[in-house]
Amino acid sequence: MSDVRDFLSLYFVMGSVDCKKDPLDVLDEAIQGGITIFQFREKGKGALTGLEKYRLAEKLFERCRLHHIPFIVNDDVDLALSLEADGVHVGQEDEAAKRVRDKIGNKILGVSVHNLKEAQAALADGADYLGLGPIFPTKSKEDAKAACGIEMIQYLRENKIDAPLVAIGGITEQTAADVIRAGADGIAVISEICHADHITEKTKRLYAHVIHAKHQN
Ligand code: TZP
Ligand code: MG
Repeated sequence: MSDVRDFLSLYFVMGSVDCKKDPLDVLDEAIQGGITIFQFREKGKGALTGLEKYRLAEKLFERCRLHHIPFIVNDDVDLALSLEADGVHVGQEDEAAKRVRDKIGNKILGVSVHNLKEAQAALADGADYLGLGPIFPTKSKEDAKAACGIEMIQYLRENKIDAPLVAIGGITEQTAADVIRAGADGIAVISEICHADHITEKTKRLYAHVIHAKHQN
């Protein structure tokens, strides 16, 4: 597989709880708009579990595979392994990154971090990319920490964190370019895409902002 960094430009994160309509339609429209990687994050109140979760993941994965979009599973190594997904993403409170790395071999491993210390530890544990956030306040994560601002992206870059890094949390069309200019390789979004009236058009605009800002870097 090519460098993970190449896939991070527009990282769409979603689970059934985030969707106002069929998650398959949401994903299809986002794919048409140009997302570059997808994370299945089935979390929060009303989230599917067990076989229902598996069945949804299977369908979403199939869509991604058809369009060559890497499919990452949030915090569920067993699900990722049984689907033969492309990777796993874990947070600080989830299964330890080092253990996940041992279990998934050379699949993609993403780790959520909030500061320099966590970023250094995640990379030492074998993370392929970092998810930094929340950058701005978010309504999509119940236990979200305080927003760190785009300054934290710059701070990590100034402190030798050169690894692939995607920023997450409250990122919108209006702020996407600022996040990239601060040093992120991409933006990860839930609500900006899931709650858009016209998902494909919204996704296209987000992608354009990211690519334009990258060319300025
Ligand atoms: N991790 C940090 S913020 C966040 C996650 C999963 C939620 C991002 O959702 P939104 O709607 O793009 O703010
Ligand atoms: Mg978590």
